[in-house]
Amino acid sequence: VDLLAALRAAPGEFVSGRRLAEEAGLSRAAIWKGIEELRARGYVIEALPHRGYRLISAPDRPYPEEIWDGLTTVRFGRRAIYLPSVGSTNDEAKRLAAAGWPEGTLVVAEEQTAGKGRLGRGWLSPPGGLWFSLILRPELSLAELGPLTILAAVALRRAILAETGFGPLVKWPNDLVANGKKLAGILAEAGGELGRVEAVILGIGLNVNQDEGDFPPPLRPHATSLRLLLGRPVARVPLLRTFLAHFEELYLGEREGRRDYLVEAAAHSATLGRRVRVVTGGAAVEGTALRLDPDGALVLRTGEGTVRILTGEVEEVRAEE
Ligand code: BT5
Repeated sequence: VDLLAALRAAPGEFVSGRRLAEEAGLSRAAIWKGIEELRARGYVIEALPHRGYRLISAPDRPYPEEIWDGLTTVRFGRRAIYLPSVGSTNDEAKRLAAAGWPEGTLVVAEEQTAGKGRLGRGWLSPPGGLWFSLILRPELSLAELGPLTILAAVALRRAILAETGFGPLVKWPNDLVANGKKLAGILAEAGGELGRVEAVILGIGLNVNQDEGDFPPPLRPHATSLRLLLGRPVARVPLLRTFLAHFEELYLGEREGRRDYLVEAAAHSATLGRRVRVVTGGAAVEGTALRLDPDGALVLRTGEGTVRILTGEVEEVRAEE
């Protein structure tokens, strides 16, 4: 029985318990229990004798029912799982991918207890952020596929801009930053066995409503949230829904060879035009960031000519006095 859908179908109005019970073929007691369950999940529902139930408000939690309400995608987020707490949504999505869940499956958690960054680093994920993963089953080979983390960063930037009016910068190869601080991080991992890529797991962490105190002191100079940037809390559900729409558009466009998101990434880049040091595979290369190649590589001008770098850690180099 979709009690929530029945309440939503009558916005601002009371729906009688008798009608709900009849439509669902359930007892009045079962309806009452269902209402209590919805309340426990954060829905505010008014109950009046002789009149019934009225939905007052829905929680800003990325429950599937909330994401689906107004979702415009055909594939992404159409299968979705919400977990109050999980080690890592990427690991959970990997398990689901191995069990055959389709492309577009979304795993989202309120908090992660073992969130992962790249190269074995951690990702701090307290309640109030958006921590989620998508299962991708690309038709293209990994070599043909464009740079997924940049595609995702552009889709996320678009969603933030649409929902808040604020546009963060894209920091090559997998971050969104604002005021020089990290706002979001992206982690793409191959899922599948014995070297055969059956799925790509795309994990995204966006700091939304954390306060300064939610970041441990060593991270404070380097991390920020939308709330800290804008001085007000930001609703997470519309952000996630809008992200899914932009991501789907860019990802499906990729199959037709469209890579215009690279132009967008370059136009709003925190990296291009700057003098940077890139640490990649233990070696460091210093130079001026010139452009992004179609495969997502960063091109640097160094003392010895131009160098293409596929992935690494970028650090800005300040001009010497
Ligand atoms: C990343 O790694 O930026 C990728 C982060 C991906 C997180 C998502 S959340 C959903 C999904 N499930 C997962 O388990 N992971 C993905 P990297 O570039 O290696 O950056 C990691 C570094 O960022 C850490 O070493 C910290 O210095 C810093 N950091 C950790 N938590 C942060 C946070 N919440 N905000 C900003 N910086 C953070």
